[in-house]
Amino acid sequence: MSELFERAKKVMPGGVNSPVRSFKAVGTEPIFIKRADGSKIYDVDDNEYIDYVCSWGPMILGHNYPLIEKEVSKAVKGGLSFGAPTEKEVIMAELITSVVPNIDMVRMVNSGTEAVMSALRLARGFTKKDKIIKFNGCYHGHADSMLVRAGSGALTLSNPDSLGVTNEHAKNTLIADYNDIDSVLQLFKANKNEIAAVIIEPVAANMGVVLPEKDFLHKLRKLCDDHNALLIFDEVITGFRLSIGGAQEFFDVKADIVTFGKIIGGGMPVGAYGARREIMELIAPLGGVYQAGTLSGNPIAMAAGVTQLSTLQENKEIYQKISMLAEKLADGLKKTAMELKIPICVNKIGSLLCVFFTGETVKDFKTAKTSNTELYARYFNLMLKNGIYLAPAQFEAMFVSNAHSEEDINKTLEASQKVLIDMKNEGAF
Ligand code: KE4
Repeated sequence: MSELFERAKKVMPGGVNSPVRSFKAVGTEPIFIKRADGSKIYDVDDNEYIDYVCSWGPMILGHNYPLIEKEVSKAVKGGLSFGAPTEKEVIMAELITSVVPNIDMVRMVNSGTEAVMSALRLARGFTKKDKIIKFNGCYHGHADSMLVRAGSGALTLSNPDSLGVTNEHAKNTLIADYNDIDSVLQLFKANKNEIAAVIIEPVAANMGVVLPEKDFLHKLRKLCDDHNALLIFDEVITGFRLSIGGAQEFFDVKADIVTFGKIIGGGMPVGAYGARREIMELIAPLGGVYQAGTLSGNPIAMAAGVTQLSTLQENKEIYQKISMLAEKLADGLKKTAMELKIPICVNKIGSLLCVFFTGETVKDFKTAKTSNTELYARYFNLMLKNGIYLAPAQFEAMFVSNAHSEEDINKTLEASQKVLIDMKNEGAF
C-alpha cells in the first residue's frame, strides 16, 4: 500500500482528496480501500476491518446495501445526468419534507459544504443582516465564512482559520462556546440587530461527539426568537441518523433552516437545505437569493438517496437497533477502562459515539481538547492492527450501521480490551 500512497502523494495534495483520510492525525500511512460490504471494509491487500467510519456517516444501512445497488444500477441504464428536472428529485423532496419537521421546501446540492454555504446566504438574504454565530469546535464544511476562529476581541472580532480566507469574510462570523448559552447572549448584545443566524451542529460530531446539555438547544431557539435571528441546524451528520426526523424531532426543537448531507445521498454526493415556505421562496428562480448546481438532484444520486431514506422511513425500528448496538459498545468500552483504571470519556447518542483519552467529562471544545491525541493515535493504530477501523482522528465520531452485528461489537470490545491492556503494560497511562 505504501507504493500506492507514494504515487498518490505525487499527484494529490497529501495523497488524498480530503485531509482527514491522510491519517496525518494518527501518524501513519492511510489504508487504501478496495471494496466494502455490510459492516466491513477491505483494503487493497484484502485485509478485513469492522468499519466504524461508514464513509463519515452516509452508510447507515451498511455498505453495498442490495436495494440501493439495484436501484442505482437500474438508474444508470437510463442515463447519468440530464441537467433537467426528473421525477426522482420530486420524490426525494416530497420524502424529506414529509418526515422532517418545519420544512416545507428543500433544494438539493452536492455536498454538506454547499448546503451550509447556501443556507447562510439564504439566512442573510431573508433577514437582511450580515453576521453569523457559529460554535467553537463545530465544523460546517469548508465555506470561507465557516473557516473562522475567535479573534482577540472575541465579542466583535474573528480571524480567518485558513490561508486564503480574507478578514472581510471572517469579520462577519462570530464564535460562541458549545453548551454555553451566555456566550451566545453576549454576542447578541455586542452585535445588536446584526446577527442573521446562529448555526449549530445540534449534536457536535466534529470535536469528537459532544451532546447538547439539557435545554441548551431550547434556550438557543428562544435567544434567536428574542433577537430576530434564524436558527440553522446543520444536520449533515444528525439528519436521518438520530431519528427519521433528525435532531429537530429527537430534541423537539424547531430550526428555521436545516442542512443535510451524508445519509440523504446513500453514499452518493448529495447535500440539501430546507426551510418553511416563506424562507425557501427567496431562492432563485423564485426569489433574489441565487444558488445553482449542474449536478444537483442528479438522477443516480437521487436513486441512491431515495432508496436509503425510504428504507429508513419504512423500517424505523432500525434506529432503536443501531442505538442499542452503540450502547453496548459504549458501555463495554467504559467498563474496560474502569477495570483497567484508564482515564477515558465515552460520549454516545443514538448510533454516534466517541472515545476521548481524558479523565474529564467532555462537554465542549475546551474539555474535548484535554484529550491526549497521541494516546488516541496509538489506540487507533493498534485497533487497526486488530481489524477495527475507527476514525483516524480523535476529534471525529464513530458510526454504527444497521449492518453491524452483536458479533462485530463483541469483537471490537475484545480488541479494545487487548489493546488497552497492551498500552497499559507499556506504561502509556
Ligand atoms: P461535506 O462538504 O464534507 O459533504 O460536508 C461538510 C460538513 C458539514 N457539516 C457537518 C456537521 C459535517 O460533519 C460535515 C463534514 N464532516 C466531515 C467529517 N467530520 C467529512 C469528512 C471529511 O471532511 O473528509
